[in-house]
Amino acid sequence: MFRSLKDKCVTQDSGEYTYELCWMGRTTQKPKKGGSNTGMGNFARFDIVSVDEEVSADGKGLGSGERIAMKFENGQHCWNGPSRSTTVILACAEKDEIWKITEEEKCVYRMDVGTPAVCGPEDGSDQSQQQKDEL
Ligand code: MAN
Repeated sequence: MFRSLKDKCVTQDSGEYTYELCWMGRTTQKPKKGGSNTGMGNFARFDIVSVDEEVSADGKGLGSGERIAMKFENGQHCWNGPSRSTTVILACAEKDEIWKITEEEKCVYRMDVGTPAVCGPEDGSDQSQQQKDEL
């Protein structure tokens, strides 16, 4: 599943920046008004995180429970802070899309991302559709 994502990137505008996620590669913050890009971390490992979030009517959102996450570490050093890092939390969706980007602490970023790569393989069911059906 993740093999198919290798070398692909997905971007999303948020605030003053365009954010880019290159699967198995790196996360990057690109200022819309110009200036140099900032590395937000290089892919380090997978992780499991517990989330409790909304799922909107169009199926976008992490929902509740355990989700696969990707940790990106050792990004550009943050002045008076750590090296930048990003936790990318995944949920099933029809296409690759960054739903939300937050800076949870200074230079510690989180991206909520939809991708078919984490949709249930057994029955081909769409996790977010199931969550909507339960409402
Ligand atoms: C830049 C961005 C911000 C970050 C600050 C830290 O402005 O990378 O996200 O908080 O640097 O100085």
